[in-house]
Amino acid sequence: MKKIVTAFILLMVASAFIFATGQAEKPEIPDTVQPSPGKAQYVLKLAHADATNIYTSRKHTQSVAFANLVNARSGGRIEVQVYGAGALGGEREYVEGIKAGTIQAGIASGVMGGFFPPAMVTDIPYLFPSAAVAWEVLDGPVGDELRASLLKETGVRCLSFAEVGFRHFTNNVRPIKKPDDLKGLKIRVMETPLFVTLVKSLGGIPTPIAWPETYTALQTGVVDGQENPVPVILVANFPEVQKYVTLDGHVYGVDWFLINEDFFQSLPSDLQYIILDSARISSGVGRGVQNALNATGITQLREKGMEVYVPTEAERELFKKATQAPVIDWLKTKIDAALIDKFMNEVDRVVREAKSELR
Ligand code: EAX
Repeated sequence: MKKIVTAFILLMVASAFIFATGQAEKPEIPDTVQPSPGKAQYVLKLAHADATNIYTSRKHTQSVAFANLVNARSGGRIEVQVYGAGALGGEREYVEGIKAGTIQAGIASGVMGGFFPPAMVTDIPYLFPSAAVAWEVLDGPVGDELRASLLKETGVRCLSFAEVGFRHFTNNVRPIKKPDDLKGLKIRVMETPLFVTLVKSLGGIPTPIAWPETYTALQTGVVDGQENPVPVILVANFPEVQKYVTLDGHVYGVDWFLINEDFFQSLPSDLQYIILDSARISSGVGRGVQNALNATGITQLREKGMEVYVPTEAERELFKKATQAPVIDWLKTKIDAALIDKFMNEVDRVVREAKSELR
């Protein structure tokens, strides 16, 4: 008995370690459980374009959790099939597919601002002071309103919000401790104007480059730096070509769990409820994985030779002061100013409420 307990504990420790180091290969067990294969009344294809590794990809872990929950709870009436690694196309393609109804569901982030401009409201620099505040805002009435307006404007339903994580600057020239340190640095940004405005407001030179070309652009010195969350910096092997990282957390990236509305409406209400409830659970799983990878990742960045700088509260305020107003001014030319106010006010309210527990 004692041996079994010891073996079990070792197994737990080993799996925790594998999780923490993120080195694991795909396990030999099937990713998803199908209670009665081929017997389903409804097939739900769920798309994402990240790696299909539950230990390093938050989107995949979230997808697999959702599939297992729905397949089990529906008694096999729905069969969720996960198509990761871009098997159903890149983000832009599968979001269009979900809108058209050729794909039932997917998890999308970067392309959402192009598909539905109000989604950019969550990209306001230094809007969310922490992930916990972001969760409460996004899962509350203001987030519900944003999901409702997506449905009204595009015909696509958002089941729940998960997390890309806070984005940070890396570069090869000098440690960035205050906005001035970014002056004159060429920073690769995503091909979205909000990030161009953000980097410009810090005195950097924004250079939009497609994601697959980013590593080479950093390696060959076409750009000095880039910005992404810690787990992405690691998965992309940027420590090989970048020396400095500043954990400034300028933008909190949001993952949108999307579903085709006609498909959703074709389901009986008990199955609709299982889908909604399981989506919320699985978004929590995605958020958990992203935060676990983030926490363990900072040590890994150091081990891989990067110099990590954590700005003080006062320095973070300087970044916020430099970026927020210019980005909001630009954003007001694209989306309703009232939506921006609503998010800013709700963040303030949530922070105030959390602090009311303090003495
Ligand atoms: O996985 O292009 C980017 O910087 C995005 O963050 C990308 O999705 C990284």
